[in-house]
Amino acid sequence: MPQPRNPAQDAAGTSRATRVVCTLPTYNESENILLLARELLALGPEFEVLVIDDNSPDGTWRIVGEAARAEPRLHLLHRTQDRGRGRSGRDGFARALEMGAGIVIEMDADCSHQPRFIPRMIEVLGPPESGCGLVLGSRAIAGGLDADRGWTRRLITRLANFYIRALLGVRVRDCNSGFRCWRRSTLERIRASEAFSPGPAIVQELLYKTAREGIGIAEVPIEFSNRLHGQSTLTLRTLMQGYTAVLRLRWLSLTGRL
Ligand SMILES: Nc1nc2c(ncn2[C@@H]2O[C@H](COP(=O)(O)OP(=O)(O)OP(=O)(O)O)[C@@H](O)[C@H]2O)c(=O)[nH]1
Ligand SMILES: [Mg+2]
Repeated sequence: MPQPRNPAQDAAGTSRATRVVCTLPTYNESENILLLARELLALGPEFEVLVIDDNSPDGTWRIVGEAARAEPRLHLLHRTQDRGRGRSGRDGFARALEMGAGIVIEMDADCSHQPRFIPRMIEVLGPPESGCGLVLGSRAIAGGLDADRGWTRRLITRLANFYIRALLGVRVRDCNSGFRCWRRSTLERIRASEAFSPGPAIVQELLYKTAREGIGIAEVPIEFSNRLHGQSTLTLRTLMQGYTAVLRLRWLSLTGRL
């Protein structure tokens, strides 16, 4: 009788389950990180968790480092210079590829993104010949939810989506989702480990680079929840920097420098 296949196996196109590395950038997530890491590791033996911490004052790195001694599938990348969501994301992709990941899951570490959606994301990614190289966890398609947030925050997200779609011409509904399932070959092709955005705009940078390469992008509905514990790092300043970063991406592309 043929063995039942699992989606990670199909996505790699091999008989062995592919290694799935979940990259979690953290800054002061000491109360959330182990809860999330445990749920991710419980998804299956092929799952590994890589926490990229920017020397958080609350000691997130210490907690993860200690837990990693007893859990070989939990890994820590402790950064001590050049703090930034984008820089951490970039280094996380580089490390995940070094670790031999066939699939990389990128997600926030504040429990806004729930592990239960990951198997579906991997299934939609499908085998290498599927033509799909990136799956977004989406709040903006049928079945997706962003119910926890106030209307101002949801309106900001909507406007940002409209702006990004108009400016960059990407045809997806949730351009700002930081919950993504990447095929290894996509990360290699867009050179994710050389991403230049220091902050959260790495999310738009990599989405744009993927779309420009003509790589298939799919969306899977997710329910987004507010962070479980701790404080948001999002400020008006980072929001405005995000808008100018998108303009810059368009400019770099128009001038042939992207
Ligand atoms: N390594 C690292 N991670 C960061 C940095 N800034 C934010 N993060 C992480 O990036 C993820 C997203 O940041 P959040 O503060 O949740 O930002 P947000 O999701 O836009 O805002 P909220 O919806 O209010 O939570 C979280 O896992 C943070 O811990 C940073 O400078 N370095
Ligand atoms: Mg968050």
